[in-house]
Amino acid sequence: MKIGIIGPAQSGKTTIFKVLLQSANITGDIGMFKFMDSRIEKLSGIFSSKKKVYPETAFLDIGSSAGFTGKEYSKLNNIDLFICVANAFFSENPKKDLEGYMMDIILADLEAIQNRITKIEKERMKIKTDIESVMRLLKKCQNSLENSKLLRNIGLTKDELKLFSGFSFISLRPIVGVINLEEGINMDKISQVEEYCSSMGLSCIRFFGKTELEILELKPEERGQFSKEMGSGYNFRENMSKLICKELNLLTFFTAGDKDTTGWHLESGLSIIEAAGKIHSDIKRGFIRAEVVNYEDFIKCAGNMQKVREAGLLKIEGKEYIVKDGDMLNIRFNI
Ligand SMILES: Nc1nc2c(ncn2[C@@H]2O[C@H](COP(=O)(O)OP(=O)(O)O)[C@@H](O)[C@H]2O)c(=O)[nH]1
Ligand SMILES: [Mg+2]
Repeated sequence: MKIGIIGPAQSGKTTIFKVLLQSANITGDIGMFKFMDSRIEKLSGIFSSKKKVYPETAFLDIGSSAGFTGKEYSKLNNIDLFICVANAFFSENPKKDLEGYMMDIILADLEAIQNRITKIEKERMKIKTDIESVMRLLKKCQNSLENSKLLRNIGLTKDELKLFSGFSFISLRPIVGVINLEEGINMDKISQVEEYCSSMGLSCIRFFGKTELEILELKPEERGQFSKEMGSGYNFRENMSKLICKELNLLTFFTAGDKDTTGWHLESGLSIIEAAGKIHSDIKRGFIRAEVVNYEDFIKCAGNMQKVREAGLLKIEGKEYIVKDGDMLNIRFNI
């Protein structure tokens, strides 16, 4: 999985990159982002785990030079989710900036669709697949883009998306808006960006770029006070982690013990056998059954497994069990 940061020049892309990767002097434009999840802290405390392991994903700081034409467009093929930054600390009209940027994306997708239509029309005789359905779908998407709609939000069905496998339009993938701001700026600017994002069906989140970067340069023990100033509930890395999971339809399950507490990502709706496979192919192969308790229930029982058992909250599950967010798994296997 890959996440790419995009947005106009000087909007704060590299700042976000540094903050998410927790490195003020990072060089290069690719790194691993650890998804923050306070549940991992909590569990590792209860289990006295020697190690905490967070789910990770690759992050790319895609420079503002990234245009959306030709080669540049196809370079973005392997990005699963885009984070698009709007600069509200310096720009007079961040909403207009973001709108312009989204328009570039829409035009790029429109061009890709038009090229595809032209190609199909030219090679009509050679193509054996269900060409009429593909063509109808391309025209529908073309029409939506012409009405400034992102392809992700036009309600394409699973079957339609299947017809599109092999194509990779930018606006078919999730885009998360980030408003880069600082204390004292005009709140109207922020609400305008938020309203625009909502009208486009985009999630968006606030980011105190300058302050975050200053905090990053402090020693960990000096950071607490500053964090408070950005308001309660503001925790950029954790909020971003949650938002990415929501957009990519991922849940987090846990394995916890004295050696380590580990958070794992899994696509929602999958069975425990797939979760087992994430941990190790041997565990998947030799799966017998699993003991499952959800994090919420575990905490309600004060993190005491005996109490969890007595309350009947420790479930024994087989291969078909569908994993839920927060499930703590103890898998029995035999190889
Ligand atoms: N005042 C202020 N400056 C910021 C903020 N975020 C980023 N900057 C500065 O703006 C400049 C551009 O930021 P950068 O992250 O490099 O933007 P990029 O071009 O999108 O990668 C840098 O000098 C940052 O230090 C902010 O919230 N407030
Ligand atoms: Mg940059």
